[in-house]
Amino acid sequence: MTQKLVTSAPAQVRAVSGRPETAATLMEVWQGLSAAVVDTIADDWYATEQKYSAGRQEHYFSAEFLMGRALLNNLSNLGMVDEAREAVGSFGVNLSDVLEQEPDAALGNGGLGRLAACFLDSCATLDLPVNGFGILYRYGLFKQLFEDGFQTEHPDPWMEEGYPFVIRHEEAQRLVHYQDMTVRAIPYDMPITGYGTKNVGTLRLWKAEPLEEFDYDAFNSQRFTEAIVERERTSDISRVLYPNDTTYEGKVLRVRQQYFFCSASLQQIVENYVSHHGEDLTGFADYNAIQLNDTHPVLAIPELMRILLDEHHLGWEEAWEVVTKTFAYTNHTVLAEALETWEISIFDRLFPRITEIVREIDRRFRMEMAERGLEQGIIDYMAPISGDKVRMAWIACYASYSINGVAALHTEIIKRETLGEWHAIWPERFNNKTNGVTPRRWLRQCNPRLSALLDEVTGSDTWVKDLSVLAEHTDSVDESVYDRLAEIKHANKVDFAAWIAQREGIEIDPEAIFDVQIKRLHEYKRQLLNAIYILDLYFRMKQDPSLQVPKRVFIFGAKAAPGYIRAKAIIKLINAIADLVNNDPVVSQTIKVVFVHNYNVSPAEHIIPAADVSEQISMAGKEASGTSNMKFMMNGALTLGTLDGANVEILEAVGDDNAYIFGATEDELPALRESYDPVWHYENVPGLKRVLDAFTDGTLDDNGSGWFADLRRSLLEASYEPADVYYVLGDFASYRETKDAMAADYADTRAWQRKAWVNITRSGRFSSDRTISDYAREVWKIDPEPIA
Ligand code: GPU
Repeated sequence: MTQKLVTSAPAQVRAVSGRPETAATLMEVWQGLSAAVVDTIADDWYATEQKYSAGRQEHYFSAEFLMGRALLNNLSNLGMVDEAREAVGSFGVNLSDVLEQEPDAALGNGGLGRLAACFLDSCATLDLPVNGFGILYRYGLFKQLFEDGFQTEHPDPWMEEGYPFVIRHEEAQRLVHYQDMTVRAIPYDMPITGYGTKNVGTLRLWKAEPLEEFDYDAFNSQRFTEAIVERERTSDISRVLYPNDTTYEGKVLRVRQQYFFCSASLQQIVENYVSHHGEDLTGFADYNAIQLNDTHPVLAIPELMRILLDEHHLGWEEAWEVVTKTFAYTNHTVLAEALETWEISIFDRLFPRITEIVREIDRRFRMEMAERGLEQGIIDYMAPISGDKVRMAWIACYASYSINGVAALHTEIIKRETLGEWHAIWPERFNNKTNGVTPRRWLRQCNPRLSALLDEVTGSDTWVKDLSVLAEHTDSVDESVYDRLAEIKHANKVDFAAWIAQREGIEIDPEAIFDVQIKRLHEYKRQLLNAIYILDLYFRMKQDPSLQVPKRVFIFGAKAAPGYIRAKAIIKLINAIADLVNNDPVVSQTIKVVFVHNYNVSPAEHIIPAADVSEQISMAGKEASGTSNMKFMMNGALTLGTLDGANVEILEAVGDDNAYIFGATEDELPALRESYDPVWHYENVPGLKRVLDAFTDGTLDDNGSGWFADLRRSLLEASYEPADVYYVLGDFASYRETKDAMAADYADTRAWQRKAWVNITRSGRFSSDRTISDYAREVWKIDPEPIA
């Protein structure tokens, strides 16, 4: 084994801290060790870039990459964990304390951004010529605190103290032009190591800087503030991540951000093409594919047209031919509020040439569809421009050679509904790519105890690169494995309880069932259904103190978009229920509620290995895929869920006996909704009235905000908007019955662990390696290119 870190880390720590390594702070040790790790991969990283840039490449364009922490991920991929432990141990510190210093790179909101991060990990591990392109946000997703149970948002200046995992490349800067300003785009590259390979991929994140650091004329002529203001206007572009998940805001700055990283990335990709393959751009798509992660990077379509037309002088047809062979589009939601539309006046103001190109795309689209004989009404609906709006999803569908959904059910729904008109014309463009998660971060690193067991049972660590091998061991194991599993889960729960006590100041009992719902707060995800269950259980226990209730801890983690009041009300409600339950001297002996504040990637790494129950309870048809469902499964938690998103495929993989499914299905819902009367459920489903009345009768305190009354009305009053849009009350009885039964089943430890083992060993198809191999083969047409 090489001992590179043992030799280089102390010097790096001294360089960072300016003191002997033994006197450095933990943060400085993190800095120094991280810099030492980047050093060890420098040559391989360069070699990988050189190799990839000469051949066919895939470029993953995404406004979000929710990377989380990098140090342990890299150490683990490179097989350097023990060495790092030794290196820092020699100057008296614990590796785990050092790792806890690292801020999360939270350059994403939720599932979509984390998916992009898992994909990069898989691409590197599979030696695939793929690089990511995005934005170096100075402020990642806001930090969440609770004040009186209300969410408050605070800035997340994640790289202010220095961040060794990005390398600034001044020499590779590009200019991005807007009508009212020109800015410099400076690339910062993050190395993406793979597991057990020398290849190192790249995530290129662009930072916006002013053309001139300072307007000296303005400065010298005493117009100091003017000089500053101009400078700030430029830096605004990459200042902050928009905190909306599955919704969009038609803000000028957001559209600037989108164009900014698309333009800079395309300039680089086109220049690279020219330098390797010459000036004839008609062959561009032979060497380049670009995956659009939702519609956020769709401006890349008209921007590539612009570059081909104006800078390389292709004719329109030639350029369009190139563009339509280059782009592939992934849709991540059926929610109407997420489909981006921009006022065309914004485009006019920011980049008139792009508007011209979009108008020409629109004109040709209308002609082409008229020739196909489509009705005018359908043409108007599908056209890139309708009225004063530009429809980004329609541009994506028109220009992309591949359109995919992210789980089987989701793909069927977009084919039938969301993108139905497009599917009718171009069915061959549509395909499904069920999401996956990386087993490196989400099993190997976050759950070392279970990893060791898997090494032992399978006889090696090949499962880390090929998770499907676990399936060979579903049935063929010694019964003692179930006892081992139970011990491992228990040990993880003990660790987690200590983490929670320290972080949230709440004592929880590792003997209890840990029932977890962690995801962005959204009405369709139905955290409210979970909250109603808990409040109902509380009342059931109060009413009948002799009721036998399995010991449980209900754990939540969720951020609400700052402008999404209803979601913030649900957070406040859960915190109010937690107060009620946790402060009841009797009830709190049996159940507790914990809301983990500031949920993020690294808290997830603590929570998931300790979970028994995975709550995946969205209204059927609304969750495109879900990805935490896969992480839980891999770590031996059982799914309590609706037939939605990838839950459907999880059920298929584990079988009916090994998951708990409830609620209305997507195909039942339309008929159910027709005659749906939530008030009937309120009056007739035992317990519901008591719970909903508690929202407003003084049992729970919303500090005079009126938010709980609004929540209650949203479920019951049709005049308000369609009452209970997400069928919370309709599914409640079925949810309660299934959840009660599931909790009762937990008592049979052996049977429970058998189910957990089936879940773990059948999780192979939910590895992002499987997803990425499918993209590589069917969409990107790329092959592995190992550098050694
Ligand atoms: N998703 Br659109 C996001 O996290 N953010 C978004 O803006 C949009 C979708 C999620 C889906 O809600 C989730 O079901 C899916 O698993 C994930 O994208 C990755 O595809």
